[in-house]
Amino acid sequence: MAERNSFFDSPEVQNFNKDIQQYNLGPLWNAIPDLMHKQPTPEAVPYLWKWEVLEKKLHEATQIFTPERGGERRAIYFQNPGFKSRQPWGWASTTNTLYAAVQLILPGEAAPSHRHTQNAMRFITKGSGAFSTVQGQRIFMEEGDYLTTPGWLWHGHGHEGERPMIWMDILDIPFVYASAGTFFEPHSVQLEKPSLPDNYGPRRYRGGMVRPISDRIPQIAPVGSYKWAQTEMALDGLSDFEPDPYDGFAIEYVNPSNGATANPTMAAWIQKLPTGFSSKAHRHTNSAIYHVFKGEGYSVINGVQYHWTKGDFFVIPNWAWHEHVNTSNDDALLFCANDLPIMETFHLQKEERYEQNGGHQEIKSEFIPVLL
Ligand code: 1HN
Repeated sequence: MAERNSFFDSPEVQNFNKDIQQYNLGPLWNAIPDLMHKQPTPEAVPYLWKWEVLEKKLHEATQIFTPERGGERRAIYFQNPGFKSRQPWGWASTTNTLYAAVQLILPGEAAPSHRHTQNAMRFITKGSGAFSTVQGQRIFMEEGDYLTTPGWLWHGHGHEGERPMIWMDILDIPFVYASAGTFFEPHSVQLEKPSLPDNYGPRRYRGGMVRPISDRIPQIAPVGSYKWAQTEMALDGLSDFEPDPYDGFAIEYVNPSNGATANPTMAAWIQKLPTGFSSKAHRHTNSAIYHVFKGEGYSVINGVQYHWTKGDFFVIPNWAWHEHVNTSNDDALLFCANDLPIMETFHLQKEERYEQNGGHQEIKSEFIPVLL
């Protein structure tokens, strides 16, 4: 693009720009540098939230918010500080397209059934005994399970266990908001009654990448929940080979009926970083939200070091250089939720590898998280 010259600041141009405003018209010659940058400039910034803060705030929230008082869900979301104006754009955005939160349900509680056009994914971080009733199927949740609730399926939650249960929610709320595709409907009963056997999907798909022959025509979310034991087995199988230099040993959750991501807009996977693993740096168009399921280490994002330990959450915005290091004496396990399917569908996905300095960024500073 040609350099802008002082002509654009001349009274003649400025007066014209102002004049057409009254007709709700806009001058492209003025707007084009902001509309067409050379590369992505997401509002979302890299950020990290510590588990101890989240856990304390979720427990405080149990004293204040109960399902009887309304509010649908006891969830606290990751508000990316990069969105300067929160309302309406950027409100509840963790990245430009994704919302993420932690949700807590107490034994005996019920979070009412509803449906919406936004797609949802869950990763279970703590506890057992709670279930999500998705389209008449109670899916019981345990640590490490990954659940998918594609848009417009009825879903509500209950808890038959003994202790508080916590999970991570990821929804494409900012994307659907920007597309003005939001529909929401409460269910006619508080918590939808089961109409299928418990854990129907995960039981029928216990073998992993095999499907019951009655499911040859791909269905929406045939599996519903991907059990941790199976994910762990898949990671173990992969560990006999070389890790991916950027993401370690990584496996993606897919719909076994068609091999596509379990949701149309979002992908999710688990990355195992063995002891001492230090990935190379790269950047890509898609954004990503990480949860540290196990282990200790750090990530370098755009030259800033983000230390993480079990339970933490962090964001890698679009086109940010990043690399991961496991500093502990055991495997580190990272859950990654991202908007790769959006970028791929619209031919926006690009990746660039960091070639300088042996593939590693220079660490310029350290991120200081907000603590209690
Ligand atoms: C929702 O339905 C859940 O089902 C969680 O647990 C978070 C955020 C906005 C709108 C709907 C859930 C949500 C949500």
